[in-house]
Amino acid sequence: MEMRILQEMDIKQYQEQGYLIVENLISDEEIKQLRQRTEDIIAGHIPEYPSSTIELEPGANRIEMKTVRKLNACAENDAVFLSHAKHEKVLDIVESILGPDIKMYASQGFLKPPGGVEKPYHQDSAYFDIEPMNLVTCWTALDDVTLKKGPMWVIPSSHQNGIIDHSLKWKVRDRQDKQVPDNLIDHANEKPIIMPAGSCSFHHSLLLHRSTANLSNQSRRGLAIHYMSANSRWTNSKNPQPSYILMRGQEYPGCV
Ligand SMILES: O=C(O)CCC(=O)C(=O)O
Repeated sequence: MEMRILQEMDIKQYQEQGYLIVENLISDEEIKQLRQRTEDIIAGHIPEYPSSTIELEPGANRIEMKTVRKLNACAENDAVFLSHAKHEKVLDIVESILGPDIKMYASQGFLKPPGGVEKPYHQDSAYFDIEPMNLVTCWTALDDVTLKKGPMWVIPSSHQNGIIDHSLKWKVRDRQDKQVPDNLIDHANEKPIIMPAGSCSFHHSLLLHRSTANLSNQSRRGLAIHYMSANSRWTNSKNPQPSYILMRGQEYPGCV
């Protein structure tokens, strides 16, 4: 099997900038299968897939390709997405960043249909009950990502400043969410992540990022898998620690 390990230069770029784009990492065949699975789930052809984890765009009330905003915990709930999360090429890159002992913290399908709403600036670690705050997300493009389709935008190197204020409220449907106040965002330096289907972007959980609204008439589907070192700690004393899936390497007693 072809192994793809990050070059030293790529690792340096990830460490300095907090993100990295690897074009055409996933084969056309695999992307086709992931798209088909997304469509089958939304069409209700996979009855065991829990519909409670499907989140709709504001104003929508039926599960359709043109209304679904997110598939929450998609890899935890589906073997096809889980197999993508265990993709050897993806794990090789994650290993170059996190080391050999890797667990999956969470997974999300961001389906952003035509007209799909923005997700404002945030750091993933503001949502993750894990320390140290150095998880890495692999975001795989299931469709070509263009400027018009509402790509992710990042503030390079912002992961170096630690966790920042998320006190600004943001509401999506009836869910109260949060975002970073605009005066803390260095808009002059933001960069869009534009890449063809089958490419992956990797980002640090402290990197400031957002995605804009989809102004095109095509979907912009992305599959995000959040990975952490198996040596991480659970930080939420109010809720019991979930059991996380080991993707590679070994478990550590007392850790996640
Ligand atoms: O794909 C999107 O629209 C948002 C992605 C994102 O915020 C993330 O992967 O954390």
